[in-house]
Amino acid sequence: MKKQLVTRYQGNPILTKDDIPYPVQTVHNAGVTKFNGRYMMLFRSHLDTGRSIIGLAESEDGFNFKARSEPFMVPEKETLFAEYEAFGVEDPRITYLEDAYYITYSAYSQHGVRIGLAMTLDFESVERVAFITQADYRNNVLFPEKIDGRYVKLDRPHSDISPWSVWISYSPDLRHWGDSRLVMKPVPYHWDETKIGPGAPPIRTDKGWLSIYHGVFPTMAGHVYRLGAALHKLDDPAQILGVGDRWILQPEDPWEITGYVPNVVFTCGAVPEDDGTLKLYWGGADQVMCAGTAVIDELVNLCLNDSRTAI
Ligand code: BMA
Repeated sequence: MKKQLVTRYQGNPILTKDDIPYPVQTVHNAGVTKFNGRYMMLFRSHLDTGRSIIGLAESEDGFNFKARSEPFMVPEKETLFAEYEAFGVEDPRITYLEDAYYITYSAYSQHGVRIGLAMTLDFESVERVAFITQADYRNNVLFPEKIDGRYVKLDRPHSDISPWSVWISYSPDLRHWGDSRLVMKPVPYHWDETKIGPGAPPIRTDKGWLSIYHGVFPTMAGHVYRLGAALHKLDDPAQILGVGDRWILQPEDPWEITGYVPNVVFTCGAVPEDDGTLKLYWGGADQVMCAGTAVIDELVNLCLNDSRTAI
């Protein structure tokens, strides 16, 4: 049997709606980062309107989280942002970049879904920066440093013609983005054949940027969401050095197989540790938050030694 690349935390699920001090229906698809030695988790929750908000939970060890008493981000009511967030804010990713924590999130409205960029210095207050895509885009991750003088992001536009794929774009100032190109596509009759999207913000390794993404496969009983790994070249992340041929995580635990949306593992965050491991966080069945660990080198080796085509 092949080695499991992600080891599930024994105490999963690590956060559920019962742990949240205000009424929510789900706790899932959370971005996670370290701030002053503590783990900060921004999680998505469905309300009983069917629309989503973002909450904050904190932890000393990365596994035992305590939620704050109030939500962290709810749709804007007044500013320019209000029109594009009216249907909810979803799936936050956090990138520590130049002494600030940047949050990319999906903003839903009658005009479609687009990516909002927000920023916090202290996880007390949060400031909207800009919308950094038009509709329809989701799954935006920022690289944690400038590359060749520019900021870099991956995201996933929607398309009727091509399967939904991962694109890269560049910016001089985090607000204006361009030089976009497609870097990775689903592969037919493969576990990620229907659509793919960036998951956790890329992690720097000696051999390249490690990107953990989700891939979707259609079955007679609905779609299955799994996680895989890809490696981007350090000084030119538009070049993919390898995409792991096999998934690294699939729905297996009862709370991943059954829930709000069955058969889903979906990540928005992973935290690299000094010992060469990472903590990976994923939503189970769009209902609860789960965690696990992986050895970074093993994920990198999967991308390099057991690779499928990128495009
Ligand atoms: C995607 C998004 C995610 C969700 C996933 C599985 O299209 O809506 O937020 O986790 O589907 O339902």
